[in-house]
Amino acid sequence: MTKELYSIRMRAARGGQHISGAERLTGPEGIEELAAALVRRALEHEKGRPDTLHLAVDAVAPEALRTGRLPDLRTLRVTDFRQGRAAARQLLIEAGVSPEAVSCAMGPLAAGAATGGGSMRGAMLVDAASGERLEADSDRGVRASRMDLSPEAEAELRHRLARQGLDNPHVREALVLAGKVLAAPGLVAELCWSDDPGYVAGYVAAPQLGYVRLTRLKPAGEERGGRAFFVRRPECDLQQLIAFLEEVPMLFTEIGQIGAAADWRE
Ligand code: WAQ
Ligand code: MG
Repeated sequence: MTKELYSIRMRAARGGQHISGAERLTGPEGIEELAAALVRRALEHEKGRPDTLHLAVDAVAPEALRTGRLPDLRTLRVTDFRQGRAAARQLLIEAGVSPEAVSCAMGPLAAGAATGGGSMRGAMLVDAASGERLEADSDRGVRASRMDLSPEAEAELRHRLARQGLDNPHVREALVLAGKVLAAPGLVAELCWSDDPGYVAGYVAAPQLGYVRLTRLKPAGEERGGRAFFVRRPECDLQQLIAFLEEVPMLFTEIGQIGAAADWRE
């Protein structure tokens, strides 16, 4: 699969509101099946049927391909989303994000970070010290793209996640996305919870922490979700960072540890 590689990206919207998106890498033999699976996913999404569906297939330059290892994963059980957000705050501060910057990200994520109060298509970029929002377009945000697992790593990951009852597409895709985000230059941490109303878990990821799942980061039924990428300025060149996240193809050939769940303690 590493010889000739294609990036497949999907995004679906209705009435200008983001419904779903996905980004994968595959060999030429896998394009048709993967494209069909992503179209099906867009059409069957719990947020409803889209009126616009974009599918992009692009050849990836083999010399640009990077390989990497996924972050370690662990789960912290929290009793409700308030405790989950308090835990996320503490983890982000541990990772080097200022308390102000945590608030500057969590407030908009909870209220709907896009201009109309809906979910963004991509992530907010947030200055880890000042909390300033740095993305050029607050509806689109920054999308991490062109990343996936090698077939061998995917099989091993699914096997290990299954032992913890976690082998679902949300976890797999978020772990791969966080893996690429953590490999980006100048990236301090990521905060995420889903915009799918039925999926209440979320995570904080950082180089020193790995991928830390929190079982509840929002109330059930809530459609507002999103991501914030916290960056260290002024060392970090924003253009370089965004180019890495959006353009550089990255294949995870090694997986990290998959830890057992534990209760959150302050
Ligand atoms: N790049 C940047 N931001 C993105 C991307 C991307 N490729 N894809 C989605 N987002 C943003 C966007 O604002 C979405 O509204 C938001 O994230 C949520 O996306 O361990 O399912 O695909 O149990 O709904 C996390 C917990 C699941 C997984 C996250 O996100 C676990 C999830 P969703
Ligand atoms: Mg979603």
